[in-house]
Amino acid sequence: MDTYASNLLAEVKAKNPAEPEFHQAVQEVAESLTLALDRHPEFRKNKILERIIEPERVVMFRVPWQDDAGEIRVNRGYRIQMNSAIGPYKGGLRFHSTVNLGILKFLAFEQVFKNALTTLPMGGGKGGADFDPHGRSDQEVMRFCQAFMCELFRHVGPETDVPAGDIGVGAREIGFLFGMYKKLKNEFTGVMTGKGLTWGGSVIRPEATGYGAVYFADEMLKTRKEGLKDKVALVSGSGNVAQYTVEKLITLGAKAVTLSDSTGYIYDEEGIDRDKLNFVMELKNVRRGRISEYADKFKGAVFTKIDKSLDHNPLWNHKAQCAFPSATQNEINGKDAANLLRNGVYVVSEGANMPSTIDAINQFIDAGILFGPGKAANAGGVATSGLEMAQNSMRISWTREEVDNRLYNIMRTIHATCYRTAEKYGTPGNYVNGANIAGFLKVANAMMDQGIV
Ligand code: NDP
Ligand code: 2IT
Repeated sequence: MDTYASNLLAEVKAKNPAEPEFHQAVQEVAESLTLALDRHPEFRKNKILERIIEPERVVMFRVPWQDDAGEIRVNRGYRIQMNSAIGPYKGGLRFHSTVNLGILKFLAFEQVFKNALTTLPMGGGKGGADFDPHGRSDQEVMRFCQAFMCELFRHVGPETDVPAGDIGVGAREIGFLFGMYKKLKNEFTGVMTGKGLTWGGSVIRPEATGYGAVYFADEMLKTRKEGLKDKVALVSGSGNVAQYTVEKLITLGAKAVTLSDSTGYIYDEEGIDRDKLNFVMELKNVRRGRISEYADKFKGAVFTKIDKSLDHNPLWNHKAQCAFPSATQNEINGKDAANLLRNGVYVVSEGANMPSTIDAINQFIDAGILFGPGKAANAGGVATSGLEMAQNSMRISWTREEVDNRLYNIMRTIHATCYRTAEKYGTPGNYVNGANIAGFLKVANAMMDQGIV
């Protein structure tokens, strides 16, 4: 890291203590930008990066609600409006017990670069609450979502800020949130994406992040004249992103052998086929059960309970060629990266946001493997949200084929942009630099045009 980047990081740490995930995300970008800022001194002079790391606005609010037993609960809600240089704020909402300001700031920061890469006009934002939907009834989730929207509605809108899902926020929650927004505003607008298909949603949005991560892996493999057929893949998570990653892997002839949740992971050497995937979807999306049930149901599959005393995650310690981390941040540490490389993994496509630590990323880059960072590899979700916004504005709906083609072409374009940018800035094959620099340049140029605001 050059002096400029290390001074900047020191300032970020001093000014935003207790936000380690935000520091990590900024460090990764600042390291990549060292290459670009030397060639574009105007961005340094105009303090573009210093402005990007400061959210345009942060809203933090009380979310009081009543559980089924009548007890009053108080959660904390947030919306980080990070950057609107190239379009309205856009990004998901996360409901998880670990949610805090630093985690949402890292997610909003990454979103700015990711959205810039999609080719669509979307700024970056993120929000959520420290609410844990696990074990809550549908009625409780509805009351929580309504209470959350009772404050959020003042700060969002189809031309201002368009939230969507993330961990703990799927079709059910989007429905409850949208319903309350519509009631409060007395307007039917595309204020959220991930909506139901009969009320403004887009086909392929549920599938988009997982499909996109697989398309991105396929594009990376094509640079070596290879494809996904017959490859073995390790997938983590078992939610939205993991499910559709597995589905697209099956379609392309690859074999996914793992899935996980916060209780542990399953390993199925024979591979997760369509029937088994349908079981997972019903288990996770309807019954909201635990992934251990997979091993009860399918002989030959083994469940391993999470062991927090370990310094590594055994999920990443199986023979494979590909890895699709699709659960959460920092789920691949340095030890895990070493295990992956030792087991033959040479394609990592990040479905989750920042699933690899900086140590892990450095090992992947040093080993020269195909490493697709989340900002690029998982951009298919928000890109298809952008397509949902476009359809809402035009008051029409495209077919599955139309949306999937657009998603595929966007992923190919993102790949090509990252590839070419990495080459242009002297680090061929380094998609981390490619994604960070290309995303930054688009936003930075827009900020220069718009003056000091
Ligand atoms: P879901 O809530 O649908 O699924 C999350 C999965 O990850 C669940 O299996 C969950 O387990 C597991 N998980 C979550 N937190 C932890 C944790 N701390 N430790 C272990 N397991 C955990 O979320 P998504 O699939 O939507 O999101 C997964 C990742 O993909 C996130 O990083 C998200 O930011 C990213 N992402 C999502 C996009 C989208 O369109 N949805 C777009 C781009 C990125 P359990 O069931 O036990 O909670
Ligand atoms: O991290 C992400 O890109 C998302 N959770 C999707 C955001 C969106 O607006 O679709």
